[in-house]
Amino acid sequence: MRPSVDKIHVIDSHTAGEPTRVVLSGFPDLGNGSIADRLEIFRNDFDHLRSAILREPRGHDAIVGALLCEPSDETCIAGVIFFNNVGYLNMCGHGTIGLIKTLEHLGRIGKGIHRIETPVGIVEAELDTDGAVSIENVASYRYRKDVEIEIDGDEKVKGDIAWGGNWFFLIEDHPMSLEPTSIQELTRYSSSVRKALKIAEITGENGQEVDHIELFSPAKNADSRNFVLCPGAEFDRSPCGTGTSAKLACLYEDGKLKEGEIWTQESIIGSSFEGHVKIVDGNIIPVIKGAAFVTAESELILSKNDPFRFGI
Ligand code: PYC
Repeated sequence: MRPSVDKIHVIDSHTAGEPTRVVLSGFPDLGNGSIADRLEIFRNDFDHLRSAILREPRGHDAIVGALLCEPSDETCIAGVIFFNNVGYLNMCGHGTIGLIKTLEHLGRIGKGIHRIETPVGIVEAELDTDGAVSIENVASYRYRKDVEIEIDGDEKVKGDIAWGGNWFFLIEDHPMSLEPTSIQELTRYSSSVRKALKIAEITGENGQEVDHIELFSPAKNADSRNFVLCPGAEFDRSPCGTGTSAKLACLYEDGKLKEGEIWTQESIIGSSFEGHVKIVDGNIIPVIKGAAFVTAESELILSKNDPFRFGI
């Protein structure tokens, strides 16, 4: 029988404008397996709580959830499962920065380096003395370069498929204007790109869906500006930690960025991350630095007679 859940304790934050809701307690026990195994139990048995925690009436579609778990690897201070309004994320850069600031807010960690276990591997996060957080992400790489697809009948567009902890289709050359006033058009365009990839059965390695679309343009105050469509129809308010990682991997592979050279990536709302790559055992390890702020601490109440107990 499903355990009944009445109250869930959460802390909200935003990283460069993108919200994270860390679940601290009140969630059913997912066992002691790896974080990847526990993600599958969450997906199969408790998906109704994903929407209860994030979606209306308690939240909204842009929030990314981060379920705090006991790590299975004892070198880590925590495990985390990231989820959103439509499903689950492998890794989440802005969410990891938000999680670190949340743990600091709770007095559970101080300045220094902390290891976090995610479904796709361990990431290291450094809480700096200036309050910012740098994350050393999972190894990132370009899988395919200059993939041409046809969108909406006759329009063609080329992009790279790259892994930064999630799968991205990165487009430099497109007809769109990356301005906040164009977010609806950018969402429509990026959704049609994602649909075209699906129809053409173009995937990441191992057949995984390319579920994030990333468009770029020049920026006034940064090396580049992006618009990132997340799975579903929400855009990332931040420059996207995993999306910036995918971008850094492509730049490095193209010889446009050297090891240690700083890249500033601006988001569609004008917030920014700073990044560079380290090469470790031949792997590209992106390091992404950003700032997050705690915005609320609350108890979500799931009343038994509430028709929208599990979200809308
Ligand atoms: O920062 O990696 C990220 C991310 C993925 C989806 C939303 N944010």
